[in-house]
Amino acid sequence: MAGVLGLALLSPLMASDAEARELSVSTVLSDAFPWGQAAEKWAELVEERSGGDLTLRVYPNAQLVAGDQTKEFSAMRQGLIDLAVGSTINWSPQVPELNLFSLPFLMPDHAAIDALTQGESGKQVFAAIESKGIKPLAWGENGFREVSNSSKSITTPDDLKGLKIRVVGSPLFQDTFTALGANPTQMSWADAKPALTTGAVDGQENPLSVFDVARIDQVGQTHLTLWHYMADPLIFAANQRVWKSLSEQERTLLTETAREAGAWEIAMSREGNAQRLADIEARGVNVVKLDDDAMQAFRDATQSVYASWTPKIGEALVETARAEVEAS
Ligand code: X2X
Repeated sequence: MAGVLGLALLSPLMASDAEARELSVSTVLSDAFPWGQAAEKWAELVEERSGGDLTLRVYPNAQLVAGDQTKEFSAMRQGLIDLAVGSTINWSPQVPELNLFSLPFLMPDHAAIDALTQGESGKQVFAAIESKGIKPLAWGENGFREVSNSSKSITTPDDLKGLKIRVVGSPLFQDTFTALGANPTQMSWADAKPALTTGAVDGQENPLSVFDVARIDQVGQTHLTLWHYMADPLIFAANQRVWKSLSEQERTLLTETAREAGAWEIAMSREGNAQRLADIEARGVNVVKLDDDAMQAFRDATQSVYASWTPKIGEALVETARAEVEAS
């Protein structure tokens, strides 16, 4: 007991020393996925360049929030998590501006995603995160989210009617899938695969990398529609108190390595998509690619999401983003 107390009293001193220090990094997906690999790459670069003085320890599967991924941002703000590589979707309940990336069919391609994250929209989104007591450092990418289900080819909004679709615990997704006539059910990633396995839900939406690595085809998801309806960027970020406790040199190191790890992961994840799609098709999944006309029906059907969410995200930010996509 005395020993434990002694350590607790000593630790604030150690933090300001040049002593070795370990920081926790939360992620939802493990290093079997590009997302977890982004965090591991960050840890590797930090370890290398700090000569071991600073260590990042990655905790995947949202384990620091008992699997409840929509609590990750709050837990980081409270100091239960030091650092995170998190999805814009999972942090959007606490930072409304992050819903920007979830607006259906806002970003048609990778150039559009980059135009937002690297442009004025990205700056405004980072400012919003910072105003909530979290220091954002760099961007990564989960990817364009494609919809799958166990019963039929989805080629028109009508095909979604009545389908029970697992969505992430973010209210905008509820609205998008309701607008499309589907029956959305919010649940964590931890609960998603069991729900697909038992048939409690008919479908889900996730990037190709997640569909591929998690072997979603093995839980009866035999129909996959490529509709690129939205993509979730990842954000590397730090708790403000932890951030302020670091030396200038450590902050530079963390920022530079986060940027490098993010750029590396974005490129790697995009490059891998063609092979992933080939593998998914080879496993017998029926893949539907929508052409522009077919996509227009989905765009039209989801206009109500813009009407209800633009005021929450901010009119100016949505306008800025539209202009940046247009110019991309
Ligand atoms: O829960 C999901 O679908 C996942 C893994 O993609 C996210 O955390 C947003």
